[in-house]
Amino acid sequence: MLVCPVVLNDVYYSNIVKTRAVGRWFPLLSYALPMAKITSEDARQKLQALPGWALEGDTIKRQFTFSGFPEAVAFLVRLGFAAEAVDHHPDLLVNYKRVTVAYSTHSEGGLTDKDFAGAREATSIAVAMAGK
Ligand code: H2B
Repeated sequence: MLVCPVVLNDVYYSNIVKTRAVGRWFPLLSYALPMAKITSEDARQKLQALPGWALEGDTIKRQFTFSGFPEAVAFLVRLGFAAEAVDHHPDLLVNYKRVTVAYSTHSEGGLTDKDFAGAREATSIAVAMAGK
């Protein structure tokens, strides 16, 4: 069976239940699939679908603003659990009601599709929590 790593990662982020099922059937698959590093040219292209996110060196970054400090921390916790579930972790910085999220794939020393999937997930959690 041929499984596209990009699709697999998107499935992973968009539906944890589905992903857990994939993990049950193919437990070693996520470790066997290499993550291709993305060039800055491709990164710029991909960022067009992620308004508010910017390329900074080897990272993609966005700041979200919430109605207050508790809401900002709640976002950080929700994103933290989502990140843990897929074993891909963003850098997170809280300044009062603002949270800065930065993604990079440390093991590859650059950007991979995991970072863009993470950025989509962070955006969708922020939108659900009225973040701007
Ligand atoms: N998160 C990020 N952003 N990059 C990584 O390379 C990475 C990670 N590696 N989370 C994971 C954890 C790795 O250390 C574990 C062992 O799977």
